[in-house]
Amino acid sequence: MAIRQILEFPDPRLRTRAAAVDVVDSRITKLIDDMFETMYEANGIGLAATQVDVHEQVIVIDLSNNKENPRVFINPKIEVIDPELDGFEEGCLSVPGFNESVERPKIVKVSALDREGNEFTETLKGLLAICLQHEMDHLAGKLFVDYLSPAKRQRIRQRLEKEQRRRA
Ligand code: GNR
Ligand code: NI
Repeated sequence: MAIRQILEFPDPRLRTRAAAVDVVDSRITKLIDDMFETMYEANGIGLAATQVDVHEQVIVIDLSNNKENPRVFINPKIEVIDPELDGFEEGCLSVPGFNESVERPKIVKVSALDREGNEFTETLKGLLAICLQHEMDHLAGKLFVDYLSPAKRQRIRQRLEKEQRRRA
């Protein structure tokens, strides 16, 4: 297993659309293991492959406190079940240090492949529904800052670019 580097806004690679996985082979299970290790080390609750510069449709999520509920979604497709929007303060490992409210549908039904390559369908609500939608946005090249006003997004961009120059 290995910790992979997480791309940060405004890195243009975060705008790449991920391709569907065609076979869940050892290359994909290795990616999944690395994504969990990277997510846990960063204290995140979810991670999309896009964030580690792999442009394939793979998502990992664990909302538990003790790494006890790892979930994998490969090639996810969602259907909105309850279109009522709910606002939630979101954060993102690719936008470190910023939290802003984003409105999303409250209940979604997801169909995806698990880490064995088997298809499953599940109805999600609460934080799991929010997190899955946030991760699916990453696979489409979208970030939570895209829902904010241009002024807010620009302010976040400038602060992160300054921090990235400082580190370089
Ligand atoms: O760790 C994370 N927390 C979080 C909080 C509210 C809504 C979404 C998230 S996902 C985020 C990890 C991340 O950046 N995933 O892409
Ligand atoms: Ni994110």
